[in-house]
Amino acid sequence: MEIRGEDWYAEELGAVRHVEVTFTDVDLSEATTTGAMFERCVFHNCRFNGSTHTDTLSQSVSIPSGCGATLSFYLHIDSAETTTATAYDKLTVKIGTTTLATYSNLNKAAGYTLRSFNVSAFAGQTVTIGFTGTEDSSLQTSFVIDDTALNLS
Ligand SMILES: [Ca+2]
Repeated sequence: MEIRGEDWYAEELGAVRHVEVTFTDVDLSEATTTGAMFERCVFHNCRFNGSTHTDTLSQSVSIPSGCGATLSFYLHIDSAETTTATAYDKLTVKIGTTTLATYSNLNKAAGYTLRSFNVSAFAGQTVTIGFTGTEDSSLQTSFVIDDTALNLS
């Protein structure tokens, strides 16, 4: 199933379960995703986040033991923040309880950057990969995530 080009701005998604859905060009900013579940979903060029709240997207994955595993995604950050000193808006990437990376308005840049992480240490486990965006009340920052993949070797 594919959801393409929709604007879910400020929608209350509720406890909806999305399984194997490809989201393309969907604006999820300001959407309330508490209770919503996304299983084996793919996000292409979607927008998360808005003002003064937290968005989390997460997915549980099982990494077979003995495998090497790499989590990768493309990230674009644009921001109306002008500070070069203070991280007002943040995106945290976690696997299980381990924080892999934190990005903020200070990382804003043109275009997409490939980010990848060796998560082989989690082989043999079922863990949740999560993206959490938090934003303060003024000046938006968009964290745009594309082509998220977990590759085993
Ligand atoms: Ca802000």
